[in-house]
Order: sequence, then C-alpha cells, then structure tokens
Amino acid sequence: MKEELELYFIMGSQNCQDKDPEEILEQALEAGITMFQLREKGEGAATGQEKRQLAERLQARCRAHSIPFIVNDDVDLAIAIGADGVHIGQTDEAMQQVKKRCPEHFIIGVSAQDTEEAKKAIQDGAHYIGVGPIAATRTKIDAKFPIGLTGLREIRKQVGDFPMVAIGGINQKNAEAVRQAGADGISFISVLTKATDIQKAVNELKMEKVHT
Ligand code: 3NM
Repeated sequence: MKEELELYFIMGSQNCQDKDPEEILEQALEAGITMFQLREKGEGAATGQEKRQLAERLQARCRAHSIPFIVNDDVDLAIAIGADGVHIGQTDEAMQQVKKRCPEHFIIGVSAQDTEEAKKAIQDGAHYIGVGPIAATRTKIDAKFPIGLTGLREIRKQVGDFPMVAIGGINQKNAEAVRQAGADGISFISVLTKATDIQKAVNELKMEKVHT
C-alpha cells in the first residue's frame, strides 16, 4: 500500500478548466503517478451517466498502466464499474456499511484531520488514511484550517507505521518536507491540473529528483 501512495494524483473534470481530463490523466500516468482517485465533486462536476462514462474512461487509462483507480465518495459507482477502491471522508457513508458492501479486495481510504479521526479510521478498518490539509489550498472550498508539518508529525507519531498519505496545498516546494514529516506519499490536484508540463511537475514531486 505504501508504494502505491507515493504519488497519488486526484482529479475531477471540475479541476481541469478547458483541458481534457483523460489527456491530463494519461500524461500523469506516463510521468509515473502511482495511484489515481476520481474526485468528481463540487461546482461543474459531472453527475449520473456522464460521471459514470468519465469514470470508465479514466479507469481504462489507469488499467492500461496497472495503476489503482479509486473513486471518491461514490461507493455505488465504485462497485458498479469494478474500481480498485473508494476514498471516503469522516462524514461520508459510515465505514461499516462501506466494508459490508465493497468486495474484499477493495482499497478503502479515509480522510483524517487529526489524531482522533486517524485512529478511528484505522480502528474501523481503513487501508490507508489521507491526512490534511497540510497547507492552504484553493482547490477544496470547504477545506479545514491547515494542520501543517507539525500536525502531520503528530499524527505519524500516533499511528505508528500505518499507511498515510498527505493532502492539501502540496507542491514541488514542500513535497520533500512533507515526506520528511512522516507521510508515506503525497496527494495533489492543482499542481498537475494546472501544470503546463505535467511530466516535469511529476519529476519535481518525485523523491529521487529532490535528493539528487
Ligand atoms: N482534500 P490541491 S484538501 C481534496 O484536507 C482535498 O482533506 C483535502 O488539492 C483535505 O492539491 C484537498 O490542489 C484539495 O491543494 C487538494
């Protein structure tokens, strides 16, 4: 699980402005992302059949690169299309229900903002936790106050070596510090959806690059 969390790209059509989500994802896959989540949510997001068709197109791209395809929040859609997992928030469908409904092999990710939420998610049977926001973000309008590297370190201390990915305001400048603070991986939206050169952006987010 930890390797898959290393470069976790999240996106919905509402994040792509006038660009094609499929094209952005393809470039991100070619550049070396390790996991993908469809987060079709908020103003301008597709719904119903349109959302399902988009999900299937993006899922096919992930399959071609053998990268896990995760659906945010929409358990019905994830099951219907045979996704690799779901990501849910603390307020989304209760974990027990999700566990009951999803196939055994499903990866279940849960968002957590503090130690209490992180511990609850682990107890409930999450396979990884998504912790944030680390820094200020404009991508999620209702994002909470940033927990910073201090908050991230604190959660790491409390969860042992449980798989943990950091989210929110992560970019080329702070990626390494986020890893140093204890994240197994980083997740990001705008740093790729707004990039003019996706390959370059992914390279800069990669650990190896920063260490050379
Ligand atoms: N969840 P960007 S922050 C989807 O704190 C999401 O749980 C967050 O976008 C959380 O990489 C966030 O552009 C937005 O900052 C991340």
